[in-house]
Amino acid sequence: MTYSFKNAIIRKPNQSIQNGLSSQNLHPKYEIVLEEHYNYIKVMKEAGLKINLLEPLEEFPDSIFVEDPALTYKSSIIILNPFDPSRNGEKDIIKDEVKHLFDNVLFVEDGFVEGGDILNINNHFIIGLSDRTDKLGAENLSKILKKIGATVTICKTPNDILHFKSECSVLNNDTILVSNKMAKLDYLKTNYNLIELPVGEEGASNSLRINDKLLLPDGFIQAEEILSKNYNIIKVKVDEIAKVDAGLSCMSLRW
Ligand code: CIR
Repeated sequence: MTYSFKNAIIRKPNQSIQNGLSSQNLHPKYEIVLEEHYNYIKVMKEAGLKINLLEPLEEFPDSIFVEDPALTYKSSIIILNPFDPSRNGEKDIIKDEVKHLFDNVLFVEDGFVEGGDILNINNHFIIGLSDRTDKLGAENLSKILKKIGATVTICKTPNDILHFKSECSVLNNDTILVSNKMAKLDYLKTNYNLIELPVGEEGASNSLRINDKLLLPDGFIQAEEILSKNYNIIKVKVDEIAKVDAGLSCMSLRW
């Protein structure tokens, strides 16, 4: 099952997070990020995960977003190739930090691809082309995933969304939580049950299903109302982290 996990890799926050990439030119406060992150770890433990905690990397402002430089699949880790020059070097560091946790370490050598653009639903990977993930990167990743037994579809992330998963997330093996913009994607409409959130609640569409829990960003009243009927929700505050265009999924690698 896509959402059945035992382990997570999480990186402790760095003070330089205040200079992370931000579409709105915002600067999160380190102390508040620390609080949100501390709570995130607590909630991930409550959801049943064993946490592998990595040390902070001051020289990489966005490095707590460990989902972007790597992808896990069964007992493999695939080292990706982040597009932004300020983030590209994260891949070499995380490779050395986590390789002992996996049987197989694989690499996307050519083209760019970031983990935020990859949705794994029931062992089918949807890769969204975006400003961060190009065709070459998506195709090379797709070859690697197929070799290790997965299936893949390459899609397009809507233009003004940073990553494919910024506005969608897995709820169960055939259901995806989507923002209004993501709900318009033909591939998703045709192949999955979509739970569409109202305009204004896009932030809640980056939620995180882990085992029997659904971690939902705090502050989205309608999303909570819609989802609490069928899911065991834990609300998680990520307002400060959201200042650098990030949310729940990007702060961990799960497997
Ligand atoms: C970036 O622009 O790369 C970071 N500020 C945010 C990364 C968010 N990652 C994700 O959603 N997977």
